[in-house]
Amino acid sequence: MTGPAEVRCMLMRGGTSKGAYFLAEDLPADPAERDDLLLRVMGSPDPRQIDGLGGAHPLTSKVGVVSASTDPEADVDYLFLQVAVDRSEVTDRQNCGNILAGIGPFAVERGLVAPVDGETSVRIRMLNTGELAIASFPTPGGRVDYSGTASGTAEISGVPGTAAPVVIEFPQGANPLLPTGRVRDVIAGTEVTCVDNGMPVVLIPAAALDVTGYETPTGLEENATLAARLREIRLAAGKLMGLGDVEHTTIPKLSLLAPPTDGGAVMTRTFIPVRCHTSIGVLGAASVAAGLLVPDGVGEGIKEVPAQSDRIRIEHPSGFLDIETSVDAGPGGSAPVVRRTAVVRTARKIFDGTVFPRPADTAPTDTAPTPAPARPLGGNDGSAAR
Ligand code: NQM
Repeated sequence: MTGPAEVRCMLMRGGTSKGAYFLAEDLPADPAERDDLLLRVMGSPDPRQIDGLGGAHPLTSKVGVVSASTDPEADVDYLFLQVAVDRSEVTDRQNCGNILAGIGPFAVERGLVAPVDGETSVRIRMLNTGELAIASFPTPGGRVDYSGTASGTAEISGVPGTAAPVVIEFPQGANPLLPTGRVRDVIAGTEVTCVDNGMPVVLIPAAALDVTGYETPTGLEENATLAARLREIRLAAGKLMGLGDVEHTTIPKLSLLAPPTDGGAVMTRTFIPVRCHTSIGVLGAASVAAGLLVPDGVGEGIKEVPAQSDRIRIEHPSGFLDIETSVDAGPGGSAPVVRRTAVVRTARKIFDGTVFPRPADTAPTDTAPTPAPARPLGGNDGSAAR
């Protein structure tokens, strides 16, 4: 596979992630060719991604692909692709609510959506899940105001300083909130709640895994006993949640729960699924928040959720993430339903230009310590980004 020698690309921070944003028309239409190109753009496989744009962590090895939508309910389509760091793998099995924060501004920058003087709202069809999001952000004078100096600023944990808010609304989700049909399951001897409010997540009391839930992400990543238990739970949970064999996928995520320490609803440590997140994903947090609102979940006895409030503060290793969501008891005792979810993020254009991918005939071999079984590039069968 050769592919183009240069590609138009915008590097953006979306929330607490960083990624390369492309118009679909600037990438090869064939998924295998596209994925091969993206590995060479990001510098994978290589633990340092030294020869590409990737930042040597799953949170900085991400891609957003955007096109005008043919869906009358949406302005643009957004496909999220996770590019593995140390493997030749690209997967569309998971969505990303952080990269999502940059999609509206990118769509305006590339002329897919006409900005309004003041604030622009972009309706985004998220192709990974088929769900809709509406992102609103300041566009004074018809230009994206990333800094917020002209229109007001927001601060999000995990990002230094302030920037203009990107408010993202998620109308009612398409997937069942409780994918196993139960509020609690016992998996590998551990009581968990499996939940999906935009991201499949397994909620686990940290104490059940003999950790406090207040450790540093690196401290938890070094705990081999914990890693083995999480792996066992994740593989079994994937089957119960209808995700099939998740050995080589990045979902479900696993969130360890502990009592809050700073006025929030709960403290979390989230595995995505092997590395421990330095904060928490947007949709991951939306799922944790909704999971806390379901009566009798494993958050009982851990959470401190304010009565009559639909703002749930999820604490994480670098601060907190506020999620607005409400869960209605299903009619006549049927499954609970999420009514709406909203979140504030920020985004920033870092550069716009041309990326020169590593030439195709110089591809390194995979460098991961435990290589995944071989699979053709571009199959997007959900390979794990570690
Ligand atoms: O949950 C990391 C992130 C994410 C995903 C991950 C995300 C989300 O923080 O919406 O944004 O869970 O792999 O970018």
